[in-house]
Amino acid sequence: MTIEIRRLDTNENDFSSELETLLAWESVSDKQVQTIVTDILDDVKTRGDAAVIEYSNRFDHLHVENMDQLELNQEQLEDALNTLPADQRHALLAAADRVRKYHDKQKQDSWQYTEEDGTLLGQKVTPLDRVGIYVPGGKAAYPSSVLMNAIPAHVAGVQEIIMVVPTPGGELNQLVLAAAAVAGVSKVFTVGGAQAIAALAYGTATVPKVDKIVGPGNIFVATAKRQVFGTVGIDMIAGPSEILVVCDGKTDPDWIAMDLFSQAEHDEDAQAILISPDQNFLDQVQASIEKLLPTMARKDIIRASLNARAALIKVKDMNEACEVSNTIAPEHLELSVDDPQALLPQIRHAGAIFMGRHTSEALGDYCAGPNHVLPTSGTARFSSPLGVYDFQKRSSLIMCSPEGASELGKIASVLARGEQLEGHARSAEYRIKKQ
Ligand code: HSO
Ligand code: ZN
Repeated sequence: MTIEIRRLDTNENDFSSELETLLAWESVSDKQVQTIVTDILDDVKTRGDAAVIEYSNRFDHLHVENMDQLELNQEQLEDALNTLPADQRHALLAAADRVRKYHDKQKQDSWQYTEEDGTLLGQKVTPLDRVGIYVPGGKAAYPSSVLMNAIPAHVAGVQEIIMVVPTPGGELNQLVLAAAAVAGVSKVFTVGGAQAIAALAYGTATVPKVDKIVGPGNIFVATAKRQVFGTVGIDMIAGPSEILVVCDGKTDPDWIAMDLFSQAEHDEDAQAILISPDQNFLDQVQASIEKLLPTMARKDIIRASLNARAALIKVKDMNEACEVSNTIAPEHLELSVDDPQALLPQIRHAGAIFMGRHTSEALGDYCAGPNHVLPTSGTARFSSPLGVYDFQKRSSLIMCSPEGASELGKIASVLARGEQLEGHARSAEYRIKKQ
């Protein structure tokens, strides 16, 4: 079976419209799904644990009677970690250490300064009290994602991290539980879907109500997160994985083909794109793809993803490659060249930038240190990787000296009267010093 990867060329007249078609991605927002989700949310809100138990039994084919059976204790998490094969345990701990070290640098500090008249201004940074982490079951149950979501929360100083993970058929994923132990998760409920989001957002007798919910999930989970936003904070609504490789044509084509596979294998909707000024190289990578694809365990997913959404793009030169990359604003960008620092100033929009021929995106997914929860579908134009700052918030500080209150009072009074808000004006005026 051949693999047909779209070819684009900036030299062609229709390049812009071809690129637009390539990037078009609409997250499905099915009316029917929305209604189902609203009903589940309402039900859990009113009936609490009883509704959570019913939905878990129905959707995950369980036979539980009370919430105890849907909660894991710390001992079970520790056991999962201690009984892992040694290489997996070491890899998990090594990855967690590196992720923690990187995120430590993201901590924001509170600050204050005092003006000449003695008025103090500042910003106080505090962690969220309690957050919920959704971990999908099934094919996208990634222990690495447990680390990437929980560690920044922990570093931020969040006291309680509540994880929810569905266990279809009652099957526990030991690596996911071990990752929860490593990342400092406080409680785990084996609940998934919209019912898990509802339990976290509204709280039940057993599941504590959280302040923010993070983590990826299927269409029901994403829709539920959208609907509870406002009651709680949420992170982003993640689209399919994407990789964009910009290469001068001098990297081993097999390496590039495998880098493209590494994201294409996530799911059929994932997007893998290669940009190069070297036509010959694009042909070589195409040949590598054809040669390597049959050797891949997930060849069907990769083929479907490459056929539907991949592209090999020919550009004039590396400057133009950077321009096209900025238009795409990819989740992951590999700069596969000798001197990536020279290109870096031209790159404005990308979730994570992997610099140099040796930096495969896969290293970032697991253990380099930076977060792998990144803006997708072009949202890198306006948003950033998940980080410690997503689990901290800021309060403004104002402490006026008598002189400061007097001077500010004069300004505030004029503006308040302009807005016809007499209470504001008089409150400020009381504090103006009488001459
Ligand atoms: N590449 C994914 C994260 C991941 N990869 C988890 C492997 N495991 C995020 O875009
Ligand atoms: Zn990945």
